Amino acid sequence: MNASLRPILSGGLFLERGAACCSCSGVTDRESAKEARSFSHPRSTRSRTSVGSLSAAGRKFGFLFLLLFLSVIHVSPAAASGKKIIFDTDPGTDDAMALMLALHSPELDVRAITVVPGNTTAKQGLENALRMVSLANRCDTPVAAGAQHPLFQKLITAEFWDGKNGLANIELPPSKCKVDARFGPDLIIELVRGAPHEITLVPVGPPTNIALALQKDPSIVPLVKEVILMGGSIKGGNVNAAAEANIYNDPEAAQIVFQAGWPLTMVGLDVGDKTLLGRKHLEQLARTHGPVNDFIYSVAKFFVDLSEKFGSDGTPMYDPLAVGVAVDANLVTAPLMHVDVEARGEFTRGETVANRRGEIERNVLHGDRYIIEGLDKVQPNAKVCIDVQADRFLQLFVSRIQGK
Ligand SMILES: [Ca+2]
Repeated sequence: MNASLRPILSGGLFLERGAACCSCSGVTDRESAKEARSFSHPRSTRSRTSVGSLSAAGRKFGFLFLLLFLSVIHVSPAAASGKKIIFDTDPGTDDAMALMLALHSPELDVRAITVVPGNTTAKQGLENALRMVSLANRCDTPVAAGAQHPLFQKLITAEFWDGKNGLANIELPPSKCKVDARFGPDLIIELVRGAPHEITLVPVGPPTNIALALQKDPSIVPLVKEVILMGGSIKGGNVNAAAEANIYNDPEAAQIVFQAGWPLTMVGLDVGDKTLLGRKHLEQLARTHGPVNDFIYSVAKFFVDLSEKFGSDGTPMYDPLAVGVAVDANLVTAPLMHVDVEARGEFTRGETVANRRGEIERNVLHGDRYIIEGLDKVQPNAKVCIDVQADRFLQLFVSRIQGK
């Protein structure tokens, strides 16, 4: 074992906490409106029952009706709020598109956004996340800083692809939302423990924060509903021949996350490459307007222009597809496989190595050689996306950004 793994495996957190400052502003327009809706009905119901001379039976019926009504509105926010997700992100242009898809999908309830360095520094990523949440008028969503760098290596940022600020050089207005003071991995633990079996983790950056949460509290594993991770590839990389960027940025964290023993879906580079957002989608987005619509149009145009310079018909929707899978798992074909993350290879560090056969040869040493004596099963640890209904996903994305 690599000696440098010791601080992590012994539970020691050697990453710095993000610069915590103000507390979350807490109440949002949406929450306020929800509360207002919830409380206005009982009051009006009560006033209706108090006016007029109801018989005893009528009052009893009214009281039972009120109890029933209160019980319905008590459960309705959770029932109506959709699948609870924690969006772990390194924003990031395709992170921006993924976040806005998540915030505009009624199937999802974004319980928190935790920021990790990757496409940008941790500081820039946090600022970007806050500005985007503010643009979407969703200050009710906690935004927390997390790790400041990968577990064991220097950070690699992607201004070359994402622009100087990570958001295609688009300057969003200053955020009116405040950062949540909690450390991202701690917030993940807190929310998972507070809603056992209900939280889906959607990491779309290097999975450093998820690994830190796991190391600090391994007991969250059976409490997490599932993990839908953007990262990896079983058909070559984009950083180099072998590795995809999120995993390449923190292979040790990725190996911890893949081996945790929870339901995990890998939305990799190779399947993301099949979801190209192109000119026709830009034209659709140009027909509607609004702060989020126009921002995403500009981000997408930046990327479509860039893709065309590299000879592609569109930009791959890597991070948004992970959110798409959270919305509708039927968008992808994802057979079970066992996936390991290569952390030591000279040419393959950061590669996700997937066993498609579900077995390995059992080689036994006899004297000066090994003899194959049979096959041993390997347990799958991930659903690996290998195909996607790309047109259906892209239309879902465009329509949700348009507010449809
Ligand atoms: Ca990302």
